[in-house]
Amino acid sequence: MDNKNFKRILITAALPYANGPIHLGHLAGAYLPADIFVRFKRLKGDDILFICGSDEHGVPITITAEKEGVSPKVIIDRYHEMNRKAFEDFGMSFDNYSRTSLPLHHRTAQEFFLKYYKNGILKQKKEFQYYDEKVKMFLPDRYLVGTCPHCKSEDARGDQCENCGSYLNPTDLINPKSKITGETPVLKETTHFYFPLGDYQTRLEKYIAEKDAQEGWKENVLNYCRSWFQEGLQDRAVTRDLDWGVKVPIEGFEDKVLYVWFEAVLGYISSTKEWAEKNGKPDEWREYWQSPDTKYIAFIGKDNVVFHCIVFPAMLMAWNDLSDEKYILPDNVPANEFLNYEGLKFSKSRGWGIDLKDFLEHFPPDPLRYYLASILPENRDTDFYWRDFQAKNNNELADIFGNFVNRTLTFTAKHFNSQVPEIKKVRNIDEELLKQIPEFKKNIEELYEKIKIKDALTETMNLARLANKYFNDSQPWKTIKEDPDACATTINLSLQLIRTLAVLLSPVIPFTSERIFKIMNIDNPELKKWQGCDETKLVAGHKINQPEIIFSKIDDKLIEPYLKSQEKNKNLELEVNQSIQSTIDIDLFKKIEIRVAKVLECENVPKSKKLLKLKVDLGFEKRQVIAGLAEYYKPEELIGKKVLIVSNLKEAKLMNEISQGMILAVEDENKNLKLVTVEESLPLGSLLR
Ligand code: B3M
Ligand code: ZN
Repeated sequence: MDNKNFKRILITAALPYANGPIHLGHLAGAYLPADIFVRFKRLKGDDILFICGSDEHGVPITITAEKEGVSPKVIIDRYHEMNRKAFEDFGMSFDNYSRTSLPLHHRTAQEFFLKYYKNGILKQKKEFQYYDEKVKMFLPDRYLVGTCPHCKSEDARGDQCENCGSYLNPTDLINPKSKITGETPVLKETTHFYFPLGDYQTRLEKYIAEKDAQEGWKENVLNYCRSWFQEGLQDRAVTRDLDWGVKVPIEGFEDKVLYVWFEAVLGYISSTKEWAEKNGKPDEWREYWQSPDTKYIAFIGKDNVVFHCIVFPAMLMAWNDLSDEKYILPDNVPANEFLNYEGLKFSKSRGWGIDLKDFLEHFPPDPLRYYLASILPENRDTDFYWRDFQAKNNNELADIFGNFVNRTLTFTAKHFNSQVPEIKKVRNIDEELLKQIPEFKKNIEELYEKIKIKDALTETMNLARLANKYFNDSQPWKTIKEDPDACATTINLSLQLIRTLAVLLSPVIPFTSERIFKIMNIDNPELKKWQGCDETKLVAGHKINQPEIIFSKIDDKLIEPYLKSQEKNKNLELEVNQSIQSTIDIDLFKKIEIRVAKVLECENVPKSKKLLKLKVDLGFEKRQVIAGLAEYYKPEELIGKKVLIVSNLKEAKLMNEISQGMILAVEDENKNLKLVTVEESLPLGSLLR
């Protein structure tokens, strides 16, 4: 991971759909890691351009518009502005936040399309698609509802049945209906353009292998790519019969638009063009996109991997084959997995999760940035828990870092007239500290360079812990009387360390770092840089401002309203879904491990009407299980019973309690749950066959 050959770095973060507010899951997936990395690189003095914007086309936008009975324009204007503002308040330091509805973007996308079209890259194919005669339009997959051929659920969409999870083609639906008018659609012939993705497979595989060798791609990203390659890349339709979007610039095709993914990825380029125009150097975008000494890193969430690692690079390769103005391809695509919310997927329709905008109305951005950075789903899905957020703020930001800053500053104000004292004496403890600081800085820097943000933050907090320990072990409150020179050194070095930590932490908590610089009376930009932040650059006599508490604790009262509303939602989750009747194959069934267990202990979960907490014995181990049985059984009725447990279920948290399995129960005719019990003679741990 050697950046020496690169003059500049282009960083993009996925363009969020302007059809809803940004939530915490989006932040942890792509935006926060991108911003932290960008801020780190800027501190190091690298030439960085950070590009984003709203994705304003596609069916997600038009469906939201129809639901509300307004035009797509109303929707994109609302959410573009809302998200732009929320990002800004969160400290996202984009150089440009554009929109794909801009004419500049439409021109850019059409230019790409025409280049392919004129050079015979695109294939035209005729096919039959559903058409709504009442509104005279072809219906994209998500505009069709009907009965699922697999599970018979009546509200399956043209692309997927959410009830049983099967992927569908529109023509698979039984009794399809138009979502717009409710009419039965007819099949009508239409022509679309296809991009021959398959033709690029060999080159794409080589490209990814090479970039991986240079940059070290993430294993999760490589795995997604491998599975696409294994299936074999297919031609992909790049046009749609819609009128919201970038028009197909060819005679006879004016009523079609470019497929949203085909043009959205080009939005990175048009956003860069807009940035260059705003700067009065309209050609400068080429420095970033068409210069081989620029490195390009694309931050995204895992659901966008195929478009950034396969579709977009193939599009750029196709362009480069035809033009002397050659684009660079992504050097790295560090996609994250998902962040869940209190144990479940974020879901707008079920009201599960919290929007960034709402969050920032109640809490400052830095504790959220800090907490999310500490749980980034870099390698696997992770969860946002309110209790965890509170604990990280109170026990780490406030008690470790905040406390160190506060005690050092108040001590300086009280005993050294708010000035950096002079070093006259250096003891072992001081020397040891001075040796360790550059080592920490070097480690942290290496981790950031590898985009291992979570680890970099852990290491930085370890330095804050060390700082606190140094202060404690040096006992300045004693030495102030017994050995004033030693005390002066302790305070000098502690003040130096505050500056070091303010710089090292500034990618993660930029607002707080800036506040610390103010309190420390540091405005020389040299002293806020990465370079030399491990050196003792504050001079003796430097005057410090009045100390302030930099992190306040988050009281239970502040988070309780969220925990309460979650409880309601979570109980809904527990309701049994009666309608799943799809068939599964024997292999899937064999994966489910059901075992005999005995209930050892049982009690109500505090504040929950539905949940019981059980301790069960599986013979080979004991486990805690949370079960939604409190309305049907008293705890004492269950103790001693032998039951069946799904024993290989992923561990889950319900109402802050770990649940390591599920108890089998059935619903009777009155919707009451009854335990499935087993014969007393069966040994614990026996497996259901
Ligand atoms: N708008 C999907 C999403 O918001 C899509 C990303 C486009 S990146 C060019 O997850
Ligand atoms: Zn289904």
